[in-house]
Amino acid sequence: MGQQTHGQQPDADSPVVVVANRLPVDQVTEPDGTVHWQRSPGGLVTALEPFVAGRGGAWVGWSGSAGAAPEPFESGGIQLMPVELSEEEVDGYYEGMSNASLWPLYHDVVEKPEYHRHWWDTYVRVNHRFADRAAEVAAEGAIVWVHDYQLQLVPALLRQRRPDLTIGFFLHIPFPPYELFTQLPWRSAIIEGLLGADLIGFQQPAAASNFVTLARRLHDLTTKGNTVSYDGRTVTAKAFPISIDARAFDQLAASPEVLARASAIREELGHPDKIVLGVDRLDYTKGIAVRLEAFEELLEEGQLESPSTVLVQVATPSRERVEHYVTMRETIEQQVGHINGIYSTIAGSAVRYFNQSMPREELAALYRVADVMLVTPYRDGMNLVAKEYVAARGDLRGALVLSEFAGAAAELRQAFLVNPHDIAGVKAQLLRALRVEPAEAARRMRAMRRQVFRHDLDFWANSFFDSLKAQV
Ligand code: GDG
Repeated sequence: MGQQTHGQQPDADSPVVVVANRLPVDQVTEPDGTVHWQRSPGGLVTALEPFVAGRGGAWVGWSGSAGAAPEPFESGGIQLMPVELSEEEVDGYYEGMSNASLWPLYHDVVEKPEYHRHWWDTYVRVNHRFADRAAEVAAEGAIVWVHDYQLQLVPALLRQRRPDLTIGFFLHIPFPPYELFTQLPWRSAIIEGLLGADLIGFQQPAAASNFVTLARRLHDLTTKGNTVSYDGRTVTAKAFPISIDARAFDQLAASPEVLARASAIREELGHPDKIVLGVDRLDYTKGIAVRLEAFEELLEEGQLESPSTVLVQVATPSRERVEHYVTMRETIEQQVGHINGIYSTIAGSAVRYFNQSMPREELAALYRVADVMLVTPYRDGMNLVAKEYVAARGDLRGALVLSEFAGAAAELRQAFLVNPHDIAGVKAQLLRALRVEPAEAARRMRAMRRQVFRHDLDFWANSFFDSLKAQV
């Protein structure tokens, strides 16, 4: 790992097992048909690797393909334990219960969650399987770190099998208040599942306190501050806001190749005065329609002009078999088509829309060339795109428009904050961001960069491990 910014090096004598929906590798098929595994892109794997690699560490997860799982294998000093999922389990556990029930419920029901008993049954079965694999692979007294909403039953199932383990859990998405959470027909099972952990990490303090309230009101448990007494143990619920490898992103965005690509992008877009950028997984929580609407109204009112101002929207394909995602994609594509039909010129379109995944270098170049970054989720656990934009702007230029409902807003206070439900407010803040004086832009960016560099991904991983070790 890069520099340790907090705490100590991982404890040499406690092996670590990570349990996550996905393994940290992707299967790659070469043109000649040979198949091999490649480490997944993304900071989380890099941040956790030093805690797991060597020392008998392991990672339990799904390979991403339905059907028989590959045999356990080693990659980068980590023992990988693939968990098998059948087609029917991918439908019920992953696309159903995880992404069509829990995901919308935990994001303030921005879409209506669907609850089906057969999805739940599959979720339970698959959580048992993950717990079995983790119990098999974890050494005596190991630390196990379970991740995210797909695996909320694993902490308790694992504790039943292996009371010797220290168990941590981290939820990457928001955790809803009592009034929403209690919709869930299986609410008690989820709370009991999580209570199997010694430490439950959330993105925000409010999410941690939602959990403690639920444990008290729903289960009549004794709570004190951010702790719950349960089964003779003390379970702590606490916020650990996730971050990015800021130094690596800064270096990438300042590399000669990326800077050259950033200039080329401006040229290829026809040298617009202003480039506005959105980068999101194509997900209904991300508020992509809001920014299109704000942009369209500003064009209509003549407050912005096309093609001198252009909106580039990268909407990476995601969960394409879940119904809400199919309809949302159609809506957004209609909206883009409508705006472009009216405001594009022969020289270029008003909105450049990409429903494709871009290489990291291309994203870095886009961040570097964007005058305004628009991040407008209705609800988001953190939102790493906002932090990546800040890390990419070592030139202290550019302005960030950020939703108050993204976890990142608690840290990036110098962004142009918006309520994504208030279109007039989004329009006003977008105009302010487009017109900000360079000195003010630099002042805001400098403050946000300080925050992101001091609280980077290493800081996050170290804080969590330090708290987990202090717990036992
Ligand atoms: C969940 C929570 C929380 C996007 N398009 C491309 C691409 N990306 C990368 C971004 C960023 C990541 O994907 C997206 O992270 P976010 O945090 O914005 O959002 P979620 O995927 O919803 O993540 C979220 C996060 O977990 C971590 O805890 O922050 O709140 O919802 O890194 O750069 N990367 C590449 N090509 C793309 O086209 N290479």
